[in-house]
Amino acid sequence: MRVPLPLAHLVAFTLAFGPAPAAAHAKLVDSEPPAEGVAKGVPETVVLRFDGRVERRYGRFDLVDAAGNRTPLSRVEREGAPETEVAVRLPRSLPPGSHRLEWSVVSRDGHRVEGVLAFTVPR
Ligand SMILES: [Cu+2]
Repeated sequence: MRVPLPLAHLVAFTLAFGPAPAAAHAKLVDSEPPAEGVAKGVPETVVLRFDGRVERRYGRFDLVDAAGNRTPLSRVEREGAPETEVAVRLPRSLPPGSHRLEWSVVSRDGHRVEGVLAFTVPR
């Protein structure tokens, strides 16, 4: 089943109910490396932390370089990780510089949420 784009969802929801209540769907609240931040060394994974549970199986993750080349990434199962977290494995020996992770997950209310996480790998 196709889930609506988050923007369409938000617009429809806002029209129907006024400003969306906080409980609607999962929102990215934290990450490692942090958004717009500098990684500690060369990171092997990115961890995304949400304010609600997410269906990790339906996540899609792409690393996009400055030239727009896209590398699909897979999820990493981490034992004991809360259901509000998703971890993805980065390519080995990620070069220094800025990187963009385009992510998309399905929150437990069935809505797909997506975003971009930009971070820098230090020299
Ligand atoms: Cu929702």
